[in-house]
Amino acid sequence: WSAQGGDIVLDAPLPQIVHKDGRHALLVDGKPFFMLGAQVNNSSAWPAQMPLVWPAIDRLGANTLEVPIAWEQIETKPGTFDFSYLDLLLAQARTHGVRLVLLWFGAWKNNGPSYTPAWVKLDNARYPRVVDAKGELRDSLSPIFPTTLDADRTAFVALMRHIREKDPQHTVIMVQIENETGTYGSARDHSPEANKLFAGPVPAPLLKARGRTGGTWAEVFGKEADEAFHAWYIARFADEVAAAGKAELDLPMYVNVALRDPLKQQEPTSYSAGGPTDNVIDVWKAGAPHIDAIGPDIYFPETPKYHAVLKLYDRPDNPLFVPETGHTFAYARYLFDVMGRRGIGFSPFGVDFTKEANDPDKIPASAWDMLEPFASNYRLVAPIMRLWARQAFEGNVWGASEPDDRKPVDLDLGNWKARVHYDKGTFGASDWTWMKPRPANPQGPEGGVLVAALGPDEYLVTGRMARIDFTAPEGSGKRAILARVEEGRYDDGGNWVLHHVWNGDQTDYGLNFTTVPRVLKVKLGSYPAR
Ligand code: N0T
Repeated sequence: WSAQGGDIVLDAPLPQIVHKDGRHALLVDGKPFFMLGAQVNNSSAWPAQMPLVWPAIDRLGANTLEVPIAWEQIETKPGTFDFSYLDLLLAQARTHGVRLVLLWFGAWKNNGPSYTPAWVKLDNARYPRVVDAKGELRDSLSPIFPTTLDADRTAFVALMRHIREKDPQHTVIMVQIENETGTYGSARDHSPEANKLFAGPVPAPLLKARGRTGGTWAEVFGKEADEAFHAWYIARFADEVAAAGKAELDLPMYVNVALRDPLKQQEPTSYSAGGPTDNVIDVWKAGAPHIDAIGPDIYFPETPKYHAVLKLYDRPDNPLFVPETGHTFAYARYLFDVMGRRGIGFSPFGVDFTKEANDPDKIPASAWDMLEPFASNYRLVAPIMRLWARQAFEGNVWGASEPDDRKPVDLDLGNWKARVHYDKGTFGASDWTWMKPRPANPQGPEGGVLVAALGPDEYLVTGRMARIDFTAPEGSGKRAILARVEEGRYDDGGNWVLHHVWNGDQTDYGLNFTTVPRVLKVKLGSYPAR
């Protein structure tokens, strides 16, 4: 057995997402798993590109790779399927010891049908596009036509059947349905067929979710009616595709989101309307019960926005999963927040050496350098990933990244409190910097901490460019002390192996983490205040 999935277990248990007290876990090989992910660029899923993909994934130390499976690539002619790329991908993923998340680029890819086969995207009569309020067509398929659903679902079922036949060891752990669904430039389809549905009653499951007994879209949703209507039909479409796929192989399935701004109001015509944006999560939950998670694609580097998005998608009815995030320096530290919120995975987008860049202005000169901030965090977390995922499912974990303003962050650990500083030096660093603020990294904030409770007064603590201090709760009459601090590691059997004990200068000024990966087991104690 290996956390990286390197050893093959035939007839391994199916990956699944389980729930307990409003918390969630992704089980891989029967045990909680955190995806230290990476997603390749959109045009990298071709055999000739793979030599440019694997060195980046190996370098990053990802345990999960997200790769598109394009409808146009597997079904060039209706009913004729070609899975040669997928077969190659499965074999190579096993060799490299990573699990796969496959991305079904079907009827929607960033709102449009670009990844549908030519026989779909060139036949608007049979596979109609959305008509906007002015009567003009948008390059986005309408979700209401059975021809479109049938065609997409048929191809997806063939894909899932192939995975069932060729992947008994479950190298594939999860599948994304479509990609960033919704429509840019129109809140819904205004075709005559859609208008007829729109004038009719809101479907029963959605009424129930809204606590209503009847009504039209306009009556129930007011000025949000167009978007709610579009969201419902796209959710139903995605759900039908997922349900049919699960009948072949019951893998966890999720959808990703082209977000709207989490902190200000936006017109639905200014984002991918009808996709699972924060304002219509409930519509999606009612319409798509076979979708296990709704995962935000986070391309906002600012702390307030990033945190707002995490909060919106971390719900008792939704496992937190960030299937895409930016690959520039600022994003690397948000891994600490996703883990602290007991998320199931995190994945920078555009990880390969194909020299594509989704943020060409900001990509550093060397893609190698680009990976390092993510890679060093993955090196820190990978050895404790299984333990962390298990503790997260029990609810006993905390994590926080360095905010843009570098202000301290307080963690409430129950029995104890912790304060995390991101601007303090370590003892013995040049010029006694533990007394003075540590200058900010010119590349931007990078710090973070992770804390997992192992027992009432015992914690696993790790981090990067951060200082953590523990205190007793106010009014407890106690002063906290570090009873014992051990640096070490867990062996393959999950047993703690002590390397050495921290004391003196290593503990008198808080527990300081640098860029060196260190894992601590901290035992807290106290003495009476008086
Ligand atoms: C993401 C990625 C890829 C006015 C961007 C983000 C990926 C897709 N889309 O590199 O295309 O396949 O899921 C869309 C962000 C739109 C911003 C519009 C700003």
